[in-house]
Amino acid sequence: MSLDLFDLTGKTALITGGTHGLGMAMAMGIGKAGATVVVNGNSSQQKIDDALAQYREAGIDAKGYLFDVTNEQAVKINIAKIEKEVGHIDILINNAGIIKRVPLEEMEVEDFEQVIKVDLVSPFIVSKYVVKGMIARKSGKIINICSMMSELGRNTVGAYAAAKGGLKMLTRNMATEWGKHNIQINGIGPGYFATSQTAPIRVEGHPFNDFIVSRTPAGKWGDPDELAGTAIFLSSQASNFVNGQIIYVDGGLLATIGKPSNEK
Ligand code: GCO
Repeated sequence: MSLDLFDLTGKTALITGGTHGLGMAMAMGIGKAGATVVVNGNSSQQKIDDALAQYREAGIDAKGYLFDVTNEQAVKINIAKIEKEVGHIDILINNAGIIKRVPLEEMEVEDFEQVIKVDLVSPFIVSKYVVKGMIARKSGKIINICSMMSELGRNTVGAYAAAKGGLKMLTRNMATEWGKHNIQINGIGPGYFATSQTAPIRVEGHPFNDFIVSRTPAGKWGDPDELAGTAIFLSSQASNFVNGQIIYVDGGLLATIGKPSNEK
């Protein structure tokens, strides 16, 4: 059994929201495994250019495209542009996402809808336009970035949990409908990682920081680089008979009820 199973040379991967955080960490790993990396961002060309400079420093000649993944017309135009300018998309990682931490009873309806739109509807929109080529070629990999909130609720993240729970089931339905075309669609559920998205709740001494460290058997926040291996696996031929699965990379968090504060 050779390690060629994990070689992504000759493949093109699109990572939405790949300009920072977990998306960038996964894209770096996939690039180092040989894939051509294409990242999307929706905030500014400057942010994309800054990210491309970081990829170049890591020896990865990534390409960047600025478009809003919730806008179907923009997705349609830019997927066609990427496939014309870079090549057909073999691997799609639906990573772009937002979170709004507000108690449900205080949350504005439009804020709830915005979280659903970005975290659940946009993976559907982007996949809809990428899968057309994958079906034609009878080959492809789609990875949806789920969450602990695909399985668990938590105070103040109700919209995000609804979206990520839905994304778990959308992943299973994509596998149901597209598996016959030799397309594998799986999810990655990151535990609690040290990123800008978790920075507000990760401050030393913050009750939530201490809670997560004690609640996670590994006893720490994840390092974004610890996510790359699972992304490479699900992007490679090593996972050709894995479909509709969510792989939780969480330091053991979902495996345990936790422990009393007086237990080590
Ligand atoms: C939160 C965190 C989580 C993590 C991640 C866990 O507020 O609870 O931001 O949502 O980001 O999604 O899997």
